[in-house]
Amino acid sequence: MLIKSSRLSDCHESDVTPEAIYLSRRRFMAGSLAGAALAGLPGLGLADPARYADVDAASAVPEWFSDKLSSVRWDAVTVKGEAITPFKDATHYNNFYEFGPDKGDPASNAGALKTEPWSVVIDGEVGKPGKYALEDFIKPYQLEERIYRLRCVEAWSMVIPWIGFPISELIKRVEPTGSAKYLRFETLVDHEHMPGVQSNFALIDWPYVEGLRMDEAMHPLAILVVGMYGRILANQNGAPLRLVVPWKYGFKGAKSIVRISFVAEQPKTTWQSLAPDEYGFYANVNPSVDHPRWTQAHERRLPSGLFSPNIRPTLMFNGYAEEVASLYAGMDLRKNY
Ligand SMILES: Nc1nc2c(c(=O)[nH]1)N[C@H]1C(S)=C(S)[C@@H](COP(=O)(O)O)O[C@H]1N2
Ligand SMILES: [Mo]
Repeated sequence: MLIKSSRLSDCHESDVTPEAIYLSRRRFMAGSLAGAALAGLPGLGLADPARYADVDAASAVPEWFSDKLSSVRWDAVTVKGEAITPFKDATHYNNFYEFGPDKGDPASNAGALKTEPWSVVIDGEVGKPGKYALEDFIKPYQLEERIYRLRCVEAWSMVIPWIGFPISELIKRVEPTGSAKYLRFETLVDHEHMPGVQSNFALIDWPYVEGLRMDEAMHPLAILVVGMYGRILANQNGAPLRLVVPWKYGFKGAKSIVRISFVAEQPKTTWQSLAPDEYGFYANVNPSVDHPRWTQAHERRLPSGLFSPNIRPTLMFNGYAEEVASLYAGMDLRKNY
């Protein structure tokens, strides 16, 4: 089944979601997040209640997050006709090399990461640089649920309901100068709690660094994320703050962000530095530009198994072409991979 992407303006799913699904979501919200969340539910449903059935409640929810939950705009952007990936898969099949190179390592090891207190540095070419406590950093923003496809460069994919806000909102607030041409994102380095950073897996020059061109970061689909599946972000998915850029390969989405720098030059990013022939700065999902070692024409939608491999064609810009193609008008996407 090939699903056309929905436009930003055309992506509310409430009109096609049976009430039972909405009610079941309500039960989940009531059960795991307490009454506060119910107040904010505008009656929009979710794609598949079964996808929320296996969500583990977070063991500790900081006040800044529970305060925000009551005003989340649910289902602000969604993916029509594609099932949401089970929570278990989204939280047990991860890439987060700081916690080890295997898909199960982040789930096993990231629990030890201390996400509170947390602060984020904003620096570089901005009028309002600063170091913010996370709760102050988040305070100004209206949180939204964004259900996005996530396409890893390794050719597997998921559909994940994130909770976050457009990074454009932050950019406007900190007043970039005329020389700010790119954003550079940096992940925490914690030698004590990140086995992948201490170990001999020294291929990567920590911290993990990612970047976006200013106009890409200003695009309304690019978000900073603090939650998933109606709850706070799991550590293995990049708590307490990560980037999600749905039209790009997953590696652009830096996790556990501690610094966002506004810079004049294109930042040297982690995977690009490691293997420049295989991973570029742009990393736009593109079925017609193969990775040197495998095709990108298809992907494995998780969960996938031997008897139901769940292979589907990869969509240009991961299905978001209508929204983002104009950012790359006139660019050779084969050269700028
Ligand atoms: N700091 C950091 N961020 C990271 C990674 C990483 O190893 N370290 N892996 C990236 C890759 S390759 C992918 S596909 C996504 C996976 O996000 P998920 O585990 O939440 O699905 O995170 C990205 N962000
Ligand atoms: Mo990835």
